[in-house]
Amino acid sequence: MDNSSVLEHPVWMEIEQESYQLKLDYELIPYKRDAGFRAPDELKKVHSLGRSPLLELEDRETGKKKILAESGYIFQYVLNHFDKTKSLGNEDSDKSEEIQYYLHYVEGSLQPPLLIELLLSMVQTAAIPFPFSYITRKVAEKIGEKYSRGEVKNQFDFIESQISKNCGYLVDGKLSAADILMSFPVDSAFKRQFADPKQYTATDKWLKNLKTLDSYKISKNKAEAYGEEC
Ligand SMILES: N[C@@H](CCC(=O)N[C@@H](CS)C(=O)NCC(=O)O)C(=O)O
Repeated sequence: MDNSSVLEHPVWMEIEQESYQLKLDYELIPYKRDAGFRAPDELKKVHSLGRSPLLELEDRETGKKKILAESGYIFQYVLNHFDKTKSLGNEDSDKSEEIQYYLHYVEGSLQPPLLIELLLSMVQTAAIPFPFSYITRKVAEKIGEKYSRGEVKNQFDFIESQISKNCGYLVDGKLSAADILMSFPVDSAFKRQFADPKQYTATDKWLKNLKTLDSYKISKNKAEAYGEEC
């Protein structure tokens, strides 16, 4: 990526060169959600699906640009092209495959029930006039009860067991891309009370531990500087 495009933010500029997990320079470009909690139309100018995250890459020598979508694919690309020392991957091929598995697992299995819970919570608080609100809330409650709540529990039980048997991380007792990509949905689920950190003590400890990383703090500072709550 082109160094000249890095934004000047003195608060974290001092330490960022040494502290990035992969020692990469990047610029964060925020796209604010609209009143309906959807991505703004401008995001469609970057990628026609208009969803985030997206990764824009530019080759310093040739000027060739690439736009990557899908968080798991973006992470896989970053590992393949920028993690030459495998600091977020693994030298062991079985362990490396486990990391790849989590890059798919996040969007394929964990996010769907969390998204359903989010939509149901929006239905519960939507400004719908009585008596329709009574019906919509009952339907939302039933869907949560019959499917998403149990499925969130299923997923969190799985995550808890994996972290417990891998010495506090998802793969091989050490930090990898799997932990980083998984931290976002797990953190959101705890914050939105879709899962209770007190019931998932290993997962809670894992998340708190990730939050002590300099690289985590730097990205959090960047996002907060743009008005994002982290
Ligand atoms: N499977 C996609 C999901 C992308 C996605 O849904 N992103 C959300 C933000 S986390 C979004 O852009 N939402 C705005 C919208 O749907 O309008 C990925 O992993 O990147």
